[in-house]
Amino acid sequence: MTEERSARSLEEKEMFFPPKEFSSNAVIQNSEIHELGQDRNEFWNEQGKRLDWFKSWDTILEWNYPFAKWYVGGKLNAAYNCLDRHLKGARRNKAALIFEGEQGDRRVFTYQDLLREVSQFANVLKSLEVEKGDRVTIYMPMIPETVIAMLACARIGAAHCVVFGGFSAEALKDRIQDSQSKVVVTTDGSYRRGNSIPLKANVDRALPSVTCINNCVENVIVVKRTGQPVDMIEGRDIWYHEAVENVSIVCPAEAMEADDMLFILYTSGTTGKPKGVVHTVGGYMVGVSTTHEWVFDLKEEDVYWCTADVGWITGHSYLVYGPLSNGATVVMYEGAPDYPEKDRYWKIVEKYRVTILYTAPTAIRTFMKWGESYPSGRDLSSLRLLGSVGEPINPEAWMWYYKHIGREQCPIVDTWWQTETGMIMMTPLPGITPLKPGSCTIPFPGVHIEIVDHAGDPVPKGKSGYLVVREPWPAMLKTVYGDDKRYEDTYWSQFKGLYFTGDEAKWDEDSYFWVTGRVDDVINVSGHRIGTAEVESALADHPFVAEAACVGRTHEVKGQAVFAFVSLKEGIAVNDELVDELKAHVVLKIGSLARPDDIFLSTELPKTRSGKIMRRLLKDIAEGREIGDTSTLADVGVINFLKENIDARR
Ligand code: 6R9
Repeated sequence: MTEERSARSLEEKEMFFPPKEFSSNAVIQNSEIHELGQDRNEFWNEQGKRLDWFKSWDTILEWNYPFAKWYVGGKLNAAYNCLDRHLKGARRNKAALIFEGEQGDRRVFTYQDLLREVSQFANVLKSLEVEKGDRVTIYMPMIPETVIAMLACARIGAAHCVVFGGFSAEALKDRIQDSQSKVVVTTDGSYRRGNSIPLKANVDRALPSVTCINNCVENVIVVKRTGQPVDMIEGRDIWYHEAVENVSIVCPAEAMEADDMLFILYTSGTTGKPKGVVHTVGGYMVGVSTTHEWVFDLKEEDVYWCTADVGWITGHSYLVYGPLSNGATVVMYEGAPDYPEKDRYWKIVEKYRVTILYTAPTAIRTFMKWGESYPSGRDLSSLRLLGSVGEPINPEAWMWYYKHIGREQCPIVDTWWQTETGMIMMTPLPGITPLKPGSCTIPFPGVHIEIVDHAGDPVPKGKSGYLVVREPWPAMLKTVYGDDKRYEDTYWSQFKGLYFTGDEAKWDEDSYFWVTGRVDDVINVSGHRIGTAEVESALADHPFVAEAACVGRTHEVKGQAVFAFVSLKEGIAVNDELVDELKAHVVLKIGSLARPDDIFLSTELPKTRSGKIMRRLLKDIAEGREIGDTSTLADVGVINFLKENIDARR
């Protein structure tokens, strides 16, 4: 690579090959592996054997469109596969989890340690009468107890519903309500850039408004993390450290049907409230275990660090279930990348000799902005593979990552997947797939992805269209919690017989995929999915707001940012304080991740004659580009007014 080769000049044809040494030692060296995956059932049947089953499956797949059952008749336990089976061999005393706290504290758990802690906490849950099939909400920061609580649920067959610690009390309430969780596990607070954020107080605020249908939230278990004062409600709230004291360290793992629920994870979609995406034990575990080993080229001695929060699917699949089922050593970091200094990540890589790093484009763009002096001041020579996930990675960021973090020695795996897919679906296999910056390359073996037009017909190479999955895959969601119809309508109704991802993508001459982004009403802010409908309803909840419409606009670091157009009720004057108040209102209703970067207040929003808000035109305005076709508008004056005023502010 020469200095002058600017990232912008990269063309689709330009390929990057792994160093020879990398490919000749890679886990996957057989370039025919993708062909082997063509026989989907045979392929996944073979991969199923990588797990320990209490009872083997009878049928690999029952496909009752659009409901799939994988590994039918098989029985297993996810926590057993992540812990117990490693104790039989040399991994017994291997580090499973290396935890680094934001304040610099460190805790290391061997596989044996982790099994002990998980079994103990599983017994605590049992003593609170949490049973197989019950739900447990986990509202926690990035600390070991979060992983322990997840695996403890898995061990006894309860489904965990992890709610990202950045969500507000109100968002938490919705999720507890929908899942009807029996227990909530939380902490007193969480550290962020040296401050502490009150999580328990949010739980206290959320719970009184939860409507229980039956036995919901009987107990709240509180981990002491920051030591900040909390109110403990007698008979309901229990300290974690007191609860585990003197509890047996033996707890048998429940034999689960392959199709039993492992967890629910809420995610944003086009309409209404977030959906509870349901994942099952068997297919999910086979999917994440296989992809984790092959995509990250996992070797016994690797030190693997995934920076995603456990509150998102990446944390579930590639911080917990994938790596632990493979017996990996996982680094978990609690805090912010710039605390106390902007080189914290690189210090962690140096300190633990991290070999595999999996992070997000938004983080990479932030590091780019901070400048290369931060990574160059640290020894990153242990790194041998880099990963990216969450949103399209622009070639500039790819090149920077490749050069300044990977020293031009590390392949980058750009992995495309979703909460719903459970596992990585498109990715390079680093030993065999030549890379193109900005492309997630090709589907994983045994996964059948296509790009189709409006009619659902495949588009030719060189063209863009809708990204769909043609055939079921093992880690696919089972349903939307409690709402099979919504599952069907959301994912299977646009194109007959195909799963619709909500993404748009292009296919190039080499059959490489280039995902460009969402085509539905989901905004991807820093790799987090935010539904425009959710932000709109948060805004409309404010007493001064008549109507709100949100769109995503391009943002150089976050990828996209929320731009909200708000019309006020009669008699309410437009003023700057109100803009701040509305932003704060969104934070209160959803959490700071959904805070709009821009809010424009006006008396009216552009509508069609039939009264529909024309978001397409609002998007043009937010992006600062020419306005598209306005012929169906009821009043062109409104859009012209918005454009003039917003352009004048730039
Ligand atoms: C894993 C995760 C899913 C959406 C997805 C797409 C975007 C994720 C991507 C990517 C381009 C990649 N996305 N990875 N776009 N290239 N490598 O992020 O799940 O939070 O459900 O988001 O993220 O738009 O549809 P989730």
